Amino acid sequence: MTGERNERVAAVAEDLIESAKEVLHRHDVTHSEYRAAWRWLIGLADSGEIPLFLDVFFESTVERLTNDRKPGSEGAVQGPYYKPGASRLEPPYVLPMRDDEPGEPILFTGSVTDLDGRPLPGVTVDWWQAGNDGTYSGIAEGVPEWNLRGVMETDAEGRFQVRTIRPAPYHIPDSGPTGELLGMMGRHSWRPAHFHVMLSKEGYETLVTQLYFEGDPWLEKGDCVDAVKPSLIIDIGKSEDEQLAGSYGLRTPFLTAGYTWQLRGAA
Ligand code: MBD
Ligand code: FE
Repeated sequence: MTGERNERVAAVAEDLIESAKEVLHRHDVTHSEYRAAWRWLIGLADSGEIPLFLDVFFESTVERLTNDRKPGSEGAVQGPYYKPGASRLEPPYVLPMRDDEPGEPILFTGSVTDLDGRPLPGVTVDWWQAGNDGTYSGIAEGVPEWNLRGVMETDAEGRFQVRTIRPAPYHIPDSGPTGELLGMMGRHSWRPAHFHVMLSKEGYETLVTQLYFEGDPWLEKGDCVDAVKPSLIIDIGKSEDEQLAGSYGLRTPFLTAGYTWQLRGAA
């Protein structure tokens, strides 16, 4: 006997292996093709892209299975680039960024409520995003370690406001095994521009989700991760509010966006 039998693992692993064997039969896969795939997989492991590969191809399916048809705001894939431990910011919130951070500044206003629409104060808002140059800190070379990552909290009205920059459409690394596979499949490696957020509060289910922007061409042409849901697409507006601009160090007019999330109670 090796390990202890786990019924769930046995059921899923057996089916997964059977499905793979069916595919080998269906396509008459040769031994040299098998070795080429074998080398590709080893290259995938060596490149450190296993998290990227798994999240690109499989996370959206699992996320939908977990969250669909449940009340409250919709979730979205976490993706491979979340890093726990970002700094807690102090209001007025400004995400950590470089002095010459590329991209247009945007003031985002978030609200969090329960399923009855009652405001939820004290919700932890963990926010991460790529820059306007399509890079994530901690992943891309040459970006300050916690750039565009921060932890905030909703106020007594269940609100928070943060100054950040509008991200650009993003493509996953093209030069590694994941991009190589997408290329060989004739698929592109683009995602629409997005914010990532994780909302958590004691007594409520943690919500991991994303927001996308109306008018982004990749919403039409397709997300390589297939994670977009219509309820997560927001409009970008403009504000002339001098007072608000002043408190966030912005010049008018500035871009605005917002969203209200509804959290469901913990099971
Ligand atoms: C990303 O930025 C991302 O959000 C996901 C889900 C997968 C790859 C890169
Ligand atoms: Fe992302």
